[in-house]
Amino acid sequence: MSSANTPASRGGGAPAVNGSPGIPGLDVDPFAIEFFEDPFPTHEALREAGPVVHLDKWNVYAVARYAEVHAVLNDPLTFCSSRGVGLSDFAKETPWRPQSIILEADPPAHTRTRAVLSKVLSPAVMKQLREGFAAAAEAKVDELLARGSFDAVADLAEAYPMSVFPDAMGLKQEGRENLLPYAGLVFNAFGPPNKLRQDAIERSAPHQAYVAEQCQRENLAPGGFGACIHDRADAGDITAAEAPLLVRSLLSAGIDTTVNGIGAAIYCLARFPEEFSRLRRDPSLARNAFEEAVRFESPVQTFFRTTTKEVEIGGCRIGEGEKVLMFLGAANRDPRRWSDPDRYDITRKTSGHVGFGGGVHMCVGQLVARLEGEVMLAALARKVATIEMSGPVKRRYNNTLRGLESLPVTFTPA
Ligand code: OVV
Repeated sequence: MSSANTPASRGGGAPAVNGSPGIPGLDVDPFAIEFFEDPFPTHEALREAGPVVHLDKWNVYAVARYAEVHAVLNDPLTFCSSRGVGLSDFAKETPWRPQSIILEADPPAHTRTRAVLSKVLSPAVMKQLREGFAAAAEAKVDELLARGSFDAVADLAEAYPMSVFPDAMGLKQEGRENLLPYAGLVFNAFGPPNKLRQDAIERSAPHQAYVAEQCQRENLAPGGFGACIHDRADAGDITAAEAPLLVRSLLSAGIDTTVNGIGAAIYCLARFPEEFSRLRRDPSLARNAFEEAVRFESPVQTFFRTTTKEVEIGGCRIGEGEKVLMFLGAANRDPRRWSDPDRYDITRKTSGHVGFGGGVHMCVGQLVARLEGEVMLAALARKVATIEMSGPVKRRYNNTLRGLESLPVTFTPA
């Protein structure tokens, strides 16, 4: 780890360069490759340094303890999203793409767009999707068992969501290869202006053009999530101009998230074979095993908020117009909240984890994510006897998403 990324405070409890008295200033870059390789010691240092810290490198405040992350998530008018949930403050800089009307919005505007996506991704809709999603998971596991050895990232964690989600959206076949690069771009763009972000934006034009075109009503098959969003415009819930932007939200957040969630679950089951044995003995644990993987790995690691007024949190004063970085992954392993937080335990009581965020912005697609995760883990539990890592694990680097580039594995049949 380079000295520029050690968790050590500047020390002495002195005021941070651009921080406030009593708030420790840390020399930590949570958007650096060395951090992505092993964030856990730095997460601990961030939690132990205080309830609120200042990251001097990016001139932002940060919270890494569960209590403060929870408090920020649950005060959306003080810690707003409408100035962007990345480092860039939309009050000072133009967003790289037109602002999301759900993610980057505050109540009351947010409440109306949120209601539309909640309805489109409701429990009743999941009931319609379950059979097809389960059959696709079983077919995928059968295909991988026939191969024996394969890459659990490309061939499973990416291939399975790509086999169900674009069809559920109602997308045409052509151009789907843009979906993962577009999502990678969106999640890199929440980060600071580092190489990951700048390179992604530089290469973004074809992916942006593809997504903009697929958001149009005429390109979305009847009955899919996309068409259902446009139907809500007919019903008067949103305007015709808002519908394509809500489709864009699902294309931005609906695939790479579940890719990394399912990837996290496979990586957990490969590393903790006793937990896979427990899952095999009781496949009804599949849904909780997926949820625990979301807590344990936290595929979405961070989001920012912006303060709309001076505020006190954890006894620390933060002024108006400051960016606050929430370490969801650190909160999900805070020993103040979780017992044995670094253990992957498929029977853990996972409720309250912040892997899907929390409060009014909590993942609106969580039921789709859980459906995909559950049916895939249930198929593995019933069909696979052992999951063995059979080659070098390679990490994928993204400013927001935590996951792997490659996970070579061998399956043996049950
Ligand atoms: C949760 C999330 C991630 C990325 C993009 C969006 C939402 C969006 O609304 O576009």
